[in-house]
Amino acid sequence: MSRFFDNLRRKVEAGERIDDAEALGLFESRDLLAIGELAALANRRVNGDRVYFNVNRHINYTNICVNRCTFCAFSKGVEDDGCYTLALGDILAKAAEAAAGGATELHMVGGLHPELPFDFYLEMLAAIRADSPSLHIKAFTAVEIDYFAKLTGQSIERVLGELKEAGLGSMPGGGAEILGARVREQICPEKISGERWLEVIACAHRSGLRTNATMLFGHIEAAADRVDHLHRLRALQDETGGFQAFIPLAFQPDNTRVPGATGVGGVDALKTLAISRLYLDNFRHVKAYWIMLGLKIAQVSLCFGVNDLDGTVVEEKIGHDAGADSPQNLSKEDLCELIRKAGKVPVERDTLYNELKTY
Ligand code: V47
Ligand code: SF4
Repeated sequence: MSRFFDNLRRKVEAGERIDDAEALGLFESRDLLAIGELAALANRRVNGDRVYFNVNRHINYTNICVNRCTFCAFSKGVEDDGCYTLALGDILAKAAEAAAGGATELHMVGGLHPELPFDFYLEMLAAIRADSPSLHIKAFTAVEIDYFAKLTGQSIERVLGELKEAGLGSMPGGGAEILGARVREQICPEKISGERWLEVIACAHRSGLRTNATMLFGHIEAAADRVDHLHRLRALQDETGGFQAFIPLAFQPDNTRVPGATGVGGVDALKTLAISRLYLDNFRHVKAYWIMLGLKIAQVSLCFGVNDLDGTVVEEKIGHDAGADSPQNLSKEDLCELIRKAGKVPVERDTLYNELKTY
């Protein structure tokens, strides 16, 4: 093996950090198996053969959004065909159905609606908590939290405080896209800046909320933009320790307005997941979101440093509106089978990674 990989192996074995130039070198390398082997080693050191999944349900309460990110096929304007906002009764019915089916988590995000008041979200949380108290509510991206702060004229701290009080348990990692300004200006010019995303997340961590982090990859970004994104996340995690999982989201190009984008190939997906594992030494969990990756790549990624397969999901709009060809729904048995057939041990977790059952 080359000196480059020998040196990286020595670092992984010694628990030393890889630097930005090395991460870039990995993105430029064609040796997918060498990268995967190192990432598998790094993962095995912290997670052994155990692979997590959870039983969850996604609810997207509205697709109406004042931002029109070019990569998003989900969002609509208030006048557009196909726009919707779920009534509270429908949301509660979906939540109750999830709880009855053994779900432990609701994952709830939506567009930035121009008319819904902040109270809508507070009432939604409180009503779910009253109706289905067994569900952990993981909801709202940092982008939505910033929007609520602008809507109400309140600080981020205050908005988070009120949401927590109403029943918010943790936050997902969406809205990060690529944090660097050059890419953001092209694919989501109206969205909050990368710096603001990090500020809101830091505030959530300080207020005791755990969050995830994502990276949308495979559109117009260069490898250096990915490394810069990972760099900023690792630095914030050093400060707060509040991130649970990192989730690289493979871009789905259908019905979007990203010129020339063709979607993410299997090699790039596996490489990106593996490099994330190697670079983000302070993130315990790297999640393969099978909705965007497809089941086969998500399964193979378990041998490339990934230790989490997300959940049962049930109903998914963001990836499927953009052409994702995965199913929308997996059973617990499907997830266990995928994990077992990769030679790993399936472990059902709750949102905060407490282990519920080993299969
Ligand atoms: O923020 C939008 C992305 C995100 C597309 O934290 C797209 O556990 C691919 O964040 N192709 C929402 N991706 C999804 C998300 C998520 C999913 C699963 C688990 C967790 C978690 C978080 O989806 C958005 C955006 O980055 N997205 N359009 C698209 N065409
Ligand atoms: Fe709106 Fe989020 Fe879609 Fe951007 S990614 S248009 S903020 S729903």
